Amino acid sequence: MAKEKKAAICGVCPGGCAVDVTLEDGRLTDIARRPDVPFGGLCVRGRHAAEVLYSPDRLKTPLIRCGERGEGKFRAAGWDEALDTVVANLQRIKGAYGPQAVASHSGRGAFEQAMNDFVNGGDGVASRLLWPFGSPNIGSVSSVCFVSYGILAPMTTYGVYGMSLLPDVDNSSLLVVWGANPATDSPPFFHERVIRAQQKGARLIAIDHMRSDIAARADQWIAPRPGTDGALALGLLRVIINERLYDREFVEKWTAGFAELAAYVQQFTPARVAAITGVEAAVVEALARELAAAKHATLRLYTGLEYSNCGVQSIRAVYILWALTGNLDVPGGLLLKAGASGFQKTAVPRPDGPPPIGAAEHPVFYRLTGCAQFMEFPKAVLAGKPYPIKALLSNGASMLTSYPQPPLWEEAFRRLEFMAVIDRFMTRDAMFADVVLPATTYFEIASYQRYHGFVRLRERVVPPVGQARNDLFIIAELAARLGYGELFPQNERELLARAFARQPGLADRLAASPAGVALPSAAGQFRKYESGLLRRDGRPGFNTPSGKLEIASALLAECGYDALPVYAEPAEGPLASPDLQRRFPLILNTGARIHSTFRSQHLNIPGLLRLQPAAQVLVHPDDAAARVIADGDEVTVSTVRGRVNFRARVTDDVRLGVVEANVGGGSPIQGEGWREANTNLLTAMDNRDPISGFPVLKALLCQVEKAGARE
Ligand SMILES: Nc1nc2c(c(=O)[nH]1)N[C@H]1C(S)=C(S)[C@@H](COP(=O)(O)OP(=O)(O)OC[C@H]3O[C@@H](n4cnc5c(=O)[nH]c(N)nc54)[C@H](O)[C@@H]3O)O[C@H]1N2
Ligand SMILES: Nc1nc2c(c(=O)[nH]1)N[C@H]1C(S)=C(S)[C@@H](COP(=O)(O)OP(=O)(O)OC[C@H]3O[C@@H](n4cnc5c(=O)[nH]c(N)nc54)[C@H](O)[C@@H]3O)O[C@H]1N2
Ligand code: SF4
Ligand SMILES: [Mo]
Repeated sequence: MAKEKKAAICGVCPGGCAVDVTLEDGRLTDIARRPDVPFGGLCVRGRHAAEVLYSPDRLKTPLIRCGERGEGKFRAAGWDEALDTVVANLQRIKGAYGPQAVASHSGRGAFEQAMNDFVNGGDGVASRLLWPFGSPNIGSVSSVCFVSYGILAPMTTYGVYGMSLLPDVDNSSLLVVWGANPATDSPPFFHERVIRAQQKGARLIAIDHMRSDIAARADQWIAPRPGTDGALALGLLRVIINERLYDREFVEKWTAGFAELAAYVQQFTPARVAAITGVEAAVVEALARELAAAKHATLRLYTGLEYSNCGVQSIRAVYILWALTGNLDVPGGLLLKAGASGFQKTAVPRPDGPPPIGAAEHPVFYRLTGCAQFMEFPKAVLAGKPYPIKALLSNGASMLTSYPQPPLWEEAFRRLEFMAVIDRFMTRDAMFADVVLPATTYFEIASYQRYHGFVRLRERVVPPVGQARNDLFIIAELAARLGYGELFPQNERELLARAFARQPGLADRLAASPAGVALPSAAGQFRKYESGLLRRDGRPGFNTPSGKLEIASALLAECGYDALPVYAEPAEGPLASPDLQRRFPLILNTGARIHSTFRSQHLNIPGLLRLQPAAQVLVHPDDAAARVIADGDEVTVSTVRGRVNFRARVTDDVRLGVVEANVGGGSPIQGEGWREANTNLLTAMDNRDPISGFPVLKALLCQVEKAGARE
């Protein structure tokens, strides 16, 4: 048997961890971490790469539906027939209803590096394939992920994208991880930096209602009630402002809206913040003083703050806190990267005509992303509002497990005139499609991978499984058949030539150094608002409408929202809806990441499924005892909208009164313990953060009882 070990990049997810792979007779049989190279890593899921790659469930040929929608009856087809069918239907629907009736949606499976750079417009928000076709309705899972924290909050405050916010962990003395658990990051590089910083003596604070991996290793764990972080941040600001602990020179010179904020925060006294958040007043005061005194405090936020009724404003409040305490763009603080991202590799023309769905409901989302807010998709299909959508091209998404109220989405899928799905596996979504196209893993493609300040080529490790194709070339081929193929690279040679065309010599250097190449960095530049490095016109200040750091956001005000980072109570919660709380007394949080799954993915991979065979709900021992629930019991979680069964995990890792339900279940190929456990049967489409349009997924009300014990 020919056995070979070689350096590669893991191909399970877009994380891009450098690994060693073992090949036997051309098949991947083993994978190991490479300790000796930059950005080496291997997570639990990567360790099971061979099982993912060679899963018997992998889609191997294009499929064309021959049964009812959702029934799962398909016949194998060739690529030509399948692609022709897609194109003919898109053209037909465009002819009958106009191009806006055709929509596309990209999920987390459509974010490989070159896909991002060439197809998703450089910022990774959504595939641009349908713009030249004439449709504004390009959307993605960014309708429920990342955009609040990564675009809306930082752009309306600092005038930069979240990708340009770099926690200077290595030089920091105080790390605050707020609503994020870097241990589950894919790739896991940030978590490793945190560990190194701790070893060098940095203090770590985790703000999370759950004792997550990061909270478990933190020096201090602060556990607010879910969805109340905005009140906590405003309370911290009040202490800092009233005790005059803020950076006065910075405030005077570089901010807009400070006086209004100073007046607004007065209501967030430590006692009131304690009543709202459950965090003791003394802890609030001490944290505020510590942040102001630190000067080398850095911050890592993520999804924990995105899914409340004031997600964007809460994240803004935290960003403002970092600036006022003098921790913005200083060594050891939260750094701002200068300039545009510069990764967009192709300019795809944006169509004239009506704006996309969601533009009217969530104008800031539209203004800052240019894309459809897909939370409006069911309404467009089912009610024709603001106009009918008749066709959907879905790439790398599991919408029926990701969005609230899956029955509504199923109904929308049934009502479409045409639906195509590109995926590695037969998901529940794919069962509703007319055409299903098989995608490769990244072990089967040649591409490249960027990291912070570093890039390396991705070599193909194994040949494609069956007839699976690289997503990028599926998109490029569709573009070619629609008449604008030149906008996208049509093969690997063109892909690599175009990827580095603007960096002379880089392609050759990459070819000569398989370990990768460091990119020029702007390390050592701080307080870039002083030197004009943040603005395109080169003038000092921030890249916002006022040129200042906008405590009061001009764009938010223009679009009819509060300009200040105001707090809103969770609409479903003990303070805002006490009547509902009497029936549903526990706070429901969903979707904290676990290591063995990737949202709805890997729940059909035996080795990973074994690590957690069933969807769990985490319940505090006192809440469990009050309901006579024991660890491992099958329980029903109910909200006003639905009931879902989970395995109870009784643990004081969750705050008393709060439960945490796993996300991802609800697709037919998954293991038995997950397949029916679709957490989003419990969440709601109309309970949203009004700015982002994100559903409130992490601050709801529920009851938990032993399964079978119906009220
Ligand atoms: N209640 C609740 N709901 C949530 C969340 C929560 O925390 N709680 N989290 C939200 C968040 S943050 C997100 S990102 C969404 C998840 O949003 P989704 O994007 O729907 O995530 P996945 O479930 O990972 O689905 C990705 C799909 O892509 C496929 N895939 C994987 N790799 C590839 C590839 O290379 N090519 C192609 N074509 N397909 C591929 C997978 O098989 C899978 O079917 O869910 C959101 N929904
Ligand atoms: N293994 C694995 N890795 C993943 C994913 C996966 O499914 N599996 N998903 C990927 C995706 S799509 C994303 S978006 C990222 C998400 O990355 P993270 O945001 O780091 O996701 P989590 O690990 O869920 O960490 C969020 C933390 O916020 C806490 N939290 C929830 N609500 C609140 C709140 O109201 N306030 C506060 N303060 N904390 C709160 C949760 O308890 C949890 O510990 O992870 C990515 N990485
Ligand atoms: S994070 Fe993604 S790329 Fe890295 S080892 Fe895990 S699965 Fe592979
Ligand atoms: Mo996400």
